[in-house]
Amino acid sequence: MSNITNFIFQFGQSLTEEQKNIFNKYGVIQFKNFVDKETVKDFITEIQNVEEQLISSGTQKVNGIPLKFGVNTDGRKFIQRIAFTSQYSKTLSNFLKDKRLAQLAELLYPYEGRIGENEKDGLVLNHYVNTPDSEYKQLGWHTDSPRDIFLGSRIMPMLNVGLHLDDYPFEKGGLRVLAGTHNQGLFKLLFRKKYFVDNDPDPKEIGFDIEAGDLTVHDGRLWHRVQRSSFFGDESRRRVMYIPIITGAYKPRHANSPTPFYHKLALPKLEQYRETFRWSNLKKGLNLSRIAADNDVRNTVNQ
Ligand SMILES: O=C(O)CCC(=O)C(=O)O
Ligand SMILES: [Fe+2]
Repeated sequence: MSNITNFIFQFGQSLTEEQKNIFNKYGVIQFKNFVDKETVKDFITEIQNVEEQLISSGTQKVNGIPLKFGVNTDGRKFIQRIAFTSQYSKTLSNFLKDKRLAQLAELLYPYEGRIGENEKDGLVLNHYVNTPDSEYKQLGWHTDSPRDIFLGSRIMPMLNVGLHLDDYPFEKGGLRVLAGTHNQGLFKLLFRKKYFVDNDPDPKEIGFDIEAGDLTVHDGRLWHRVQRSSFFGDESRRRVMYIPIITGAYKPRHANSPTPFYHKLALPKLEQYRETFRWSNLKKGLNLSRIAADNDVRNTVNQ
């Protein structure tokens, strides 16, 4: 276990060759103070407004993506995962138009990437607290790619760009990654670890010393997890917004979009199919609807 201090940069006018090389090799990179502390405060206020609006209107899903509710440290209901957050906030929507974010798409070269404001899950807010009633204290090992397979597409390169809104030094918990695993074959991508059920630290994992305002970028094929905080209650609070930078055909979601399988299906059930998956199927793209039909429909990413 170690932290990633060797790969921390400031974002200048544009990406440097060194930054691109580091990202290509490790599949992850960190930029310090991508936004200043005032902006972090503004974003937190915006998120609180969005959350109030969604709770008071009784919203359960945004564009077919379920909100994830929990009980906050003050005993009140709150939302621990919001999809398409920018749809409810001009400030956040404007942030997605920041030219520096668009430049990060160069990390996908030779593919052409775009900010997925209205695609996949859009701008996602993750809000973790370590309390008995929290639905979201940690997140088991996974890559972000099988979602493509569940949607019936081939895995396309993508970036997940995290804007961190709370200080999270390495010792406290937070994001852990297996650097370099974005270049693995498809078999390892699916089966290196048990999706979402495996929370065990890996001897080769690396973590981050995060300050509010820092940005991390990871390749969607990289194995990663979120380590539960070593603190409890308010001290454990971790808010991070994820921006997808994606490639491939434009597939916007809208109010009537259906809920995708990966939000319903017990992903750990992938394990049962470990032996039966065949390379020929994997290459064509899997039809997992049969598996979904076989299983209880429940939300899987709760840990
Ligand atoms: O909270 C994080 O930093 C990671 C979240 C994540 O990996 C996910 O939502 O897919
Ligand atoms: Fe992820």
